[in-house]
Order: sequence, then C-alpha cells, then structure tokens
Amino acid sequence: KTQLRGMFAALITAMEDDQSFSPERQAKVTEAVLGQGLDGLYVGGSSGESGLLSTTELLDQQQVVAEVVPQGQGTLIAHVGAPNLRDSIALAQNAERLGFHGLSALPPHAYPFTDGEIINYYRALSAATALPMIVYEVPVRTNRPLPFEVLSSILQLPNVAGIKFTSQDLFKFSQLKAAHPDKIFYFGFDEIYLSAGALGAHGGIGSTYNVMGKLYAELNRAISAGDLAGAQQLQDVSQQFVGELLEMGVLPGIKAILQARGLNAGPTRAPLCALSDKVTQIAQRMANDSRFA
Ligand code: NAY
Repeated sequence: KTQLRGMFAALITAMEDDQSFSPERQAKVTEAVLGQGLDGLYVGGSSGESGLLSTTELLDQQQVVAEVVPQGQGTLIAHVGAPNLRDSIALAQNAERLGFHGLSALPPHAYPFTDGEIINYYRALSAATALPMIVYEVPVRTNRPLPFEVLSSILQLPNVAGIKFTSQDLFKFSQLKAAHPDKIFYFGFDEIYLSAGALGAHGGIGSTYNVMGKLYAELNRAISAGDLAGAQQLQDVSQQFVGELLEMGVLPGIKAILQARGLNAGPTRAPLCALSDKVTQIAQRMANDSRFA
C-alpha cells in the first residue's frame, strides 16, 4: 500500500492564528486530507510554505505527520529541499528515522548554482539515506528549467527513483520518460494532469489535492480505465476550481476553503497575503458549490 505512485496531496502547513506552526491543527488537517482517498502525502513542499518555515518547524511537522498516518495507510514523501545541503540532509535523515517512504527536493536555487553544483547536491543528498529520492523540476519556482542532460544525470544517480515534473513542457516529460523507463514520473500541474496521465505519468502531486483529493483520485482511475470522456469531465471541474483559486492566491485560497468546510488550517505566513474578506466570501461560495464537493 505504500508505493511511490498514485495521487498525493502536497500537504499544506497548518498555522496558529499568529502564524506560528500548529502541531494540533496539522494533525487534523493531515488526517482529513489523506482521508479523501489519496495514495499519499508530499510533506514540507512549496505548497506547505516550506520556503517560509525554519528547519526546526519542518522537522516538527514531519514528526506530526508520521504520528497521525499509521504505517500502511498512505505513502509519505518528505520534501527536504532547503537553501543548504546540511539542512536538507538533516531533514532527510529525520524523515528516514520516522518511517517516511521517500524523499524529494527542489534543486538548490538560492544562488545561481552551476549545473555541476546542482547535480552534486542531489548526489550527496540521495547518498545520505536509504530512501528513494524524487527530483523536482519546477521552473515556475526556480526560474530555471534544468536542461534534459542535467535531469538525466540526476535520474541516473543511485537512490534517485524518479521525478516530480511541474512544467508545461510535455515533450521534455516524454523524452525523459523514454530515456528512463524504469523511473517514476509524477506530474505537478493539477489543472492539466490528464495530459500527463495520457502520456503515462505514474501519479500526481499537487496543492489543490488538499481540497479536491477525491476528484483527483477519480481522475486517475478514469485515466487508468481508458475513460477519456470521464477524465475530461473531471479535469474540467478541476480547471474551474483552479481558475478561481488562482484569483484568490492558491495557498490562501486553499486555506480559506478548508476553513469554510470547517477545518481550521490557520492563515498563510507573511509575506504570503493574509485572508481577505473577499477571499473568504469566494471560499464560502466554492464550499457550497456541488461541483466542488
Ligand atoms: C509542492 O511542492 O508543494 C507542490 O507539489 C506544488 C504543486 C503545485 N505546483 C506549483 C508550481 O505550485 O499544485 C500545483 C499548483 O499549485 C496547481 O497546479 C495550481 O497551478
């Protein structure tokens, strides 16, 4: 039951009202998000505001998630990308000790690192534990698509099991998949998951799965069953949902929708924008919209 494939929520981070990390709220959110029928959780990623959290908070969050998800109930991937390798290794070793099933990391991007520095980061990080590593291609976050050859070199490292591909370049996705047929390919843009699924993605990891997890689990089943019309209908609903979320700000919007459904994940942390009355109103409307149930 804990395989590295299928549909994973990029778990949001629960805060107290003063924006400090909330272990209690995180425990409730974690159970509710996984309970939508998803295969697993991606913990401590961009959607989890990891760029705004301290390493200590990220270590605490791993602990909370490991405690509330019993072994066998879902696959846990720890995102351990941090500005420096030392903190990344500390996060990775903590995740291994807690029984996580896989690791992932954004490429280092706090400085304009050379391709060699990026490859060496993954080499050292993936050697620091026995857990399989999922490399992360996400140019909207790093402002830098990694060249095919660099991603290929990383995929060949021992312990690197696959990639979370969050780019619209689906030709690159297919070429990488053809060059690395034994690796796992996750796709990271929720609103166009169907296109990657049709090209053979093994799963998806996304922020909107926190609130639409049931839909994405169904979407994946429809693709596996070859039900294109059914999959298109589900993707269409996801696109309407993401369209509204982008206007609200994805992370504040997700938190506002959870709130409107009675699950308090607190605010997002500054400098992400606070929840406005307008966002709360849209969230209430969305929470009462039967398409998005
Ligand atoms: C993570 O690292 O937390 C993620 O998995 C992020 C996934 C999201 N990708 C980005 C680039 O933010 O879920 C998507 C995204 O928010 C969604 O498709 C809306 O565009």
